[in-house]
Amino acid sequence: MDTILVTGALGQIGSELTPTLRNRYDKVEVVASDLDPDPGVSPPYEPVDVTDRSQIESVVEEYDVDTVFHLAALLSAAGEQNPGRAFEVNVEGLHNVLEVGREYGLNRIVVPSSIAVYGPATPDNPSERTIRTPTTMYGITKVLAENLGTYYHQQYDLDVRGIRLPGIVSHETRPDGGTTDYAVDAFYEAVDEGEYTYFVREDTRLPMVYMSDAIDALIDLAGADESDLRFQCEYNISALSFTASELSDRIEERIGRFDARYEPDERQSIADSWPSTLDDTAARTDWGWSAEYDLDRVVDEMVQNLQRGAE
Ligand code: NAD
Ligand code: AKB
Repeated sequence: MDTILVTGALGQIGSELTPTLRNRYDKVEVVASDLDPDPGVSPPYEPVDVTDRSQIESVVEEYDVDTVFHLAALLSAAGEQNPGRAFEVNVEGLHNVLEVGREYGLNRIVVPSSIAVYGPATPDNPSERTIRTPTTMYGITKVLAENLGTYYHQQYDLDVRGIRLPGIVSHETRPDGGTTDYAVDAFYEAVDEGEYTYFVREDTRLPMVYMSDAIDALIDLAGADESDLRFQCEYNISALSFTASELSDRIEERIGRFDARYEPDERQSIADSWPSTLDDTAARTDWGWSAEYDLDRVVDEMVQNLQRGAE
């Protein structure tokens, strides 16, 4: 890797992945990109709308990019509000990146997938090839994205890789537009206000992962030996699985008083359509995945960092 392009770099993952890549690989140039023409972040930064192929091409050409971490997307709740735009960004945007990858002979494209590829017909603790019949536009775009990545690998020998991420818990950039956002919002509101109204029921259990584990997973998969990989874009990773009320109890134990209420909205049906745990045997076997953070450690770090930020 000499030059990495990160698309969607201003989002929840990109805002932490970009500096991590820059710190870990000091000889590699990491170009951040997103829609905002002038976000005031550390350079190099270029505005790139992934639905416009020519914008991707000009950055790839200008910086001689050889690797892309493609993060630009609309998440599940935002996708239900604007399914057409979700399709354009998540499918056509990826298609543009893959076409540029083919045209310019890029070495590697890393594309996160999601637990959203699964649907109500999926049994709990699914493995990679367990039935994927999602009921959200986001999930449908993610199944297409996985299949597109595999197709470009088979047809054009383009090295496309990806992980099905669970909900990510983090304290740098507050998530927006997702269903698992409640697992982050609860911390922010607990620290700021001592109370939070979840938009899901208290018994809602979903798989989650702490940001630093998710970033390690993306970087480790990107660096794995191709001959060790059984899948291109479909690797499950598993780390945490807790209900909303279990999270509230842990937060309350940590901060003293936390008034949690539960008023499910339309995101409940999205949450109900996803599995609560994933079988990640393949990622463990093929490229050595394992999570460092359990729920106690996550709660400690989240509360500590948010309290420090609030001072
Ligand atoms: P995010 O919504 O926080 O960030 C996405 C970024 O994409 C935003 O900064 C947005 O401005 C940008 N974007 C939107 N449309 C664009 C376009 N047309 N061109 C360029 N940029 C555009 O999302 P995230 O949480 O950082 O997710 C990154 C990737 O990881 C996505 O593929 C997402 O599906 C996947 N993922 C995230 C989670 C999670 O919990 N955060 C879980 C599973 C999978
Ligand atoms: C969402 O809730 O949409 C994302 C995801 C699990 O893909 N966080």
